[in-house]
Amino acid sequence: MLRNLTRTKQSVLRLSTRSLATTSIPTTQKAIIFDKNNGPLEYKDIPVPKPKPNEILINVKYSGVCHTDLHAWKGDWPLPTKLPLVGGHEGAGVVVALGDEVKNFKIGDLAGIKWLNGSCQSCEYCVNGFESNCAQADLSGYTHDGSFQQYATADAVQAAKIPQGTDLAGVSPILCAGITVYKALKTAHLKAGDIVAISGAGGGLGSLAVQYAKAMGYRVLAIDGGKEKGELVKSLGAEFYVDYQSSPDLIEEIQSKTKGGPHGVINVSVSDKAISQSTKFVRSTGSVVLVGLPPNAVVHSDVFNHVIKSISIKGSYVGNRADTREAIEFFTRGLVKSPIKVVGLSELPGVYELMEQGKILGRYVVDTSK
Ligand code: 8ID
Ligand code: ZN
Repeated sequence: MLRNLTRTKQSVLRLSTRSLATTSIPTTQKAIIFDKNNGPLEYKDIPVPKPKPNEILINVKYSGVCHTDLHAWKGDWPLPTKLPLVGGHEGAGVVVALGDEVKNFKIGDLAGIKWLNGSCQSCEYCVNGFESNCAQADLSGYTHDGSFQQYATADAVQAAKIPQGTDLAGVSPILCAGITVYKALKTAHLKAGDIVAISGAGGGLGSLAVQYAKAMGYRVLAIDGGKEKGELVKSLGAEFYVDYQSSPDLIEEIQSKTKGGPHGVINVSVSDKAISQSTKFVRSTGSVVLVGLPPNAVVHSDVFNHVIKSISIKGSYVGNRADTREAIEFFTRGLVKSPIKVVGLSELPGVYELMEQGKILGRYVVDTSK
């Protein structure tokens, strides 16, 4: 029904940026926007944003739907969102306008909207390549309107460079899920041949984590619930699958399959129970990496176990610009594929429902033209 709504008006806006003499940009566009957390997700016409001098304007073609977008809409994290808000932070599209200060993009380039839309570039964290930890971090689909709209702005320094010819629907989940799991795997400090457990392996982050882990030379034990998720992760290269919904003793099963526990664990589930369990089944001297962000979660690690097994627990938060470039290169080289299902932008509320119920296999991607 919503698909049949009339197309965006093509009235032309002339912005005062140097690039626009050659580009026609509509004044309004379709977006999914909400006024309050948990409030109605409205599919409607809103104005096309104007890029600031440091920004590019991207005509977003596709956007992945991350579980973080659901957290943002619900407002269940201890960090307020801007309101009203256009969510989305896995947007892939074409550069259609450049702010006056932009030097690193040109019209027609392919570019990506990432979670980190912009940062100060001069604090201790930014200069050391930890720009996601910048106190002034501006977040797409959270503090800055994101990619669930046809035109979105991004700081040119942080926007992802996507090579010409790249499949834009397929690359979109790499822009958060891919970068994040690639960085998390680096954070686990594993070596080729080590076993890494991916907890939440059948979801958006997990299905990419399985593939990055394989491409990086690790053996993968995947954990998720149900037969279909088991089939998916095995098709992506997992050597073992443990079903948390039916395993009689998850810790025992993992330790026996891996002969003593995995060397690292990447926690991408949205379950605090699963996170605490991972401190028990990880191998001695192994690393537990925290990525998934269940609301109000606390990780419980038995101190005796923690010390005697000499394990480490580390947080990992998206990735920096180098991680972005590298993660995209794994995709463009064909080493990881995005297990996606494409639906219209107007269908986003239904995607959130499926996600809430844990029924999504891989990633849903929205096509902003529908
Ligand atoms: O930078 C970061 N740290 C970062 C970046 C991006 C996303 C963190 N995240 C966070 C999201 O905000 C979210 O909290 O990572 C989490 C996972 O995001 P996602 O992959 O986009 O979610 P999903 O597609 O819903 O997948 C979650 C999977 O976890 C499984 C589900 O079945 C689903 O496949 N799962 C659950 I829920 N409970 C489980 C359990 N007990 C479980 N798998 C194993 N054991
Ligand atoms: Zn995300």
